[in-house]
Amino acid sequence: PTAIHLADYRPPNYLIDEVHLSFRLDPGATRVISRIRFRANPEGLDDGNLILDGEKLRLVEARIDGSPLTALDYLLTDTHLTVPAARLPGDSFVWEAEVEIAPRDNTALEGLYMSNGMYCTQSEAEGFRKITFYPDRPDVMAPFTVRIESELPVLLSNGNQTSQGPGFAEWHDPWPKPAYLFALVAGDLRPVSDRFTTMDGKEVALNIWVRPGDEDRCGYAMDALKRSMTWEENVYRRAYDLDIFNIVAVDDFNMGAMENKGLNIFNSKYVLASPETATDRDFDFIERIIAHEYFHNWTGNRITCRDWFQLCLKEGLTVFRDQQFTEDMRSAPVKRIEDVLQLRTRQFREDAGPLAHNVRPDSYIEINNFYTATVYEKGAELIRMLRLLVGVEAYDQALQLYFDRHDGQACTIEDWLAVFEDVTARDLSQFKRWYTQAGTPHVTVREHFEDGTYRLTLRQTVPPTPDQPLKEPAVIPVAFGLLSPAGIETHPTRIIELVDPETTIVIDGLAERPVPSLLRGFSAPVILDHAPSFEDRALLLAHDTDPFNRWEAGRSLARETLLAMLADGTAPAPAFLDGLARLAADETLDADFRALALALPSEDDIAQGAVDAGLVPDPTAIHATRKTLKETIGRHLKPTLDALYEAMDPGPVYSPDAGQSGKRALRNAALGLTAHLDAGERALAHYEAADNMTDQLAGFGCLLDIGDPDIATRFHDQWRDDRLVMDKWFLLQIAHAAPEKAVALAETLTGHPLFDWKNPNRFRSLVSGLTVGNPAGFHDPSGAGYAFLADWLIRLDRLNPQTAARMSTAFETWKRYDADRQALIAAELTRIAGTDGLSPDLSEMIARIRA
Ligand code: B3K
Ligand code: ZN
Repeated sequence: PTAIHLADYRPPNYLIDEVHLSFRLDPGATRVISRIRFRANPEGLDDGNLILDGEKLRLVEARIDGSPLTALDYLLTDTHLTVPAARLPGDSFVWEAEVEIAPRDNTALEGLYMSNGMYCTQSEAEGFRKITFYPDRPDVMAPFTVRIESELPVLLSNGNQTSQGPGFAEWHDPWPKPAYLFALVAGDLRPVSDRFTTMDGKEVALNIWVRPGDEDRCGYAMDALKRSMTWEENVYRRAYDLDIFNIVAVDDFNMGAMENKGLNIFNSKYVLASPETATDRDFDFIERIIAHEYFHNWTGNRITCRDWFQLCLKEGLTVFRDQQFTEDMRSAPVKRIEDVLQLRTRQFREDAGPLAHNVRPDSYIEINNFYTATVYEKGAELIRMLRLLVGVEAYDQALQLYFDRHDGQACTIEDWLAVFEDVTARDLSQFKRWYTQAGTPHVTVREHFEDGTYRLTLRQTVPPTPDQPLKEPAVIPVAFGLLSPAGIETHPTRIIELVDPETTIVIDGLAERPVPSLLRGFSAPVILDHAPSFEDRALLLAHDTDPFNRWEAGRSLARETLLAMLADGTAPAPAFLDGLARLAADETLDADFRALALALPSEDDIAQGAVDAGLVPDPTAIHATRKTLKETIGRHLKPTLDALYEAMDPGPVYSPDAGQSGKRALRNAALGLTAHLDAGERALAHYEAADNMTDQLAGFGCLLDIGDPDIATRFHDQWRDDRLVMDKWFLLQIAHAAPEKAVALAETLTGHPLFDWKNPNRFRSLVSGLTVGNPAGFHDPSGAGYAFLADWLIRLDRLNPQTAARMSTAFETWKRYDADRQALIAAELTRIAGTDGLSPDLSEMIARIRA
């Protein structure tokens, strides 16, 4: 496979006026009949050839303007069908084809496939070419008419339903769309239905389609959908544009969900929820993913991407919008902290390793490998920065201009930035470097105070990344304020824009040396190289007016404490423990905020912290040290934590809202820090009394940590028939296993009758239970964890390259570790790379990781 480059983009030779598709569904031999009206694109290449993508299709027959084609009329390869211009009747013509495909044999879960007897599609990014011959690229948009023939009771596609009868249904989607938004579903499904009236008075039927028996788990998703629709109208003034909006839950799905026009398809784990089976976190995810896919209707569907390099145009923007939505629905500061935690855990890690790439990549082999934290989460941060730089009003105007100007088009990042330039008359060419330079910028801080004058010097640098040794300065908005040594805010938040390599600001007339609060609200996705004194951070922790920076101060104290413990066994400073105790007990703070403040950095964060401090991380030592600190906190804070455990009982009627889930989070944090002190007695009582999955899992985790011999079996026997809950059972057991036992346990569990490795959720639960959930187990010095992952990647790759490729990122940090571990990982990477018949997906990932 060869790399595709942004610089090589060429407009399509032909555009499409309309598409008619007809499906005769059959598990082993589905017929797809297409009728497509093509028209020459004045901007296309001179050669005028008709180039259609097509993979794994058996061509039955093809016609142009009604005349059958013979094999002499076209060129057919494994990936394309080309009709030379000379064989085409002119500038516009009708292409018809009948092809046969076998959804039953499609284990890659891309194209048309089957899951539990139901037919389902995944077209993004390039799955439509496995359904029929087509110019499968996002800059070809067309209205679709679809007929589905099958005896199954529910037959769905995009748009509005136009007719239905025994054994068939017809759908018409009037909004021109690229093929990646095509969807079809057929199965024995049950609807949960509701209605919504849009701001322009349109009545919309809402349906969530699930397997029989799951109807009572759709309430939260439906509520989240209606709130998303209302929010989108209120905040972005965008209404829904079809008579019907369908959501389908499917068990076998490679990712979270998919925004197909009018027919969103979801991994069932992001739709189905009841208090007994789903955690507060699950409810939160459902709300945000329902919103995300719905918001794509405007940012993604009505306005789409010209090519896949522009993926962040729809993903970064839609993530930013779903973040705004959650900030409005729940606590904004808590949401911001959670998003930054995610960004640092996933995106900074990516940006610091061999897989670093631009938010808008320059080249790819398999585009599915670029649905990354960088494109999504860093992409969202760029929009957050833009909004901060131009201001809320200009942002709103720019968005309205974007919708007006580009509705129905396939756009680029240049188009996106142009609306901001046009609204603000501001030159964004330097800002654009955020899209074209990989790597996380560092901002180094120097302070100087003399005679009442405070000088703050900020210096920006971006480390080299693969293929990008040198970087130019970007525009970095740094929100900052000043506090007096007594903790009073003397200078409220203002924004400094760093545009040069070094910027100094001078503030005079100060009575005392100020304490700066920098990068408030995490105003830019950068690493702040700043080592304030312990006292300054303790002051920010106690008094900063910016909640993000309060949390950040506590976080950095915890990180430093852990690194000092690791380096030479230094005990945690009593002042740190006391600060934590005060914060935990501070009733002026929300419970969810306090729960976050009590959470220690993850083992992977500590490993990255060690690297940043110039050390080689030892996962085994990190695990042990983190455990020691947890126990120390538990002992030191016991009275506070016990009091919280009693006080934070959210009451008898479960609700997943932010208030209640915050209380549960704080209560479960208190439980988690103290569980070892009474040999698990309270954890067991908690587990047994739990009437919801959040509490049950909190108890389960503690009991696994303590080594309760029966708890895994008890949980299994209670939930063996519930597939989503059993995913948690696989994951948690491995994540909470003692590191030296984790690989063996993972291996044993792969032999469990419920380990269906072809189901992506189940596979991910088990494997990432080890690779993400138990880093010390995964990095066991024997190398057994590496071999385990490599074995399973090789095995899964034959069936499902996308999921295999994604899971290979567990190796992306390998250069952090000691020479022995590096050698063990290198050997596994070599073994994978040398496997016969490796998919382009996995081979691209392994090649980049090894480079
Ligand atoms: N757009 C889809 C992701 C498609 C991934 C293809 N490998 C979901 C989303 O971001 O909303
Ligand atoms: Zn998306």
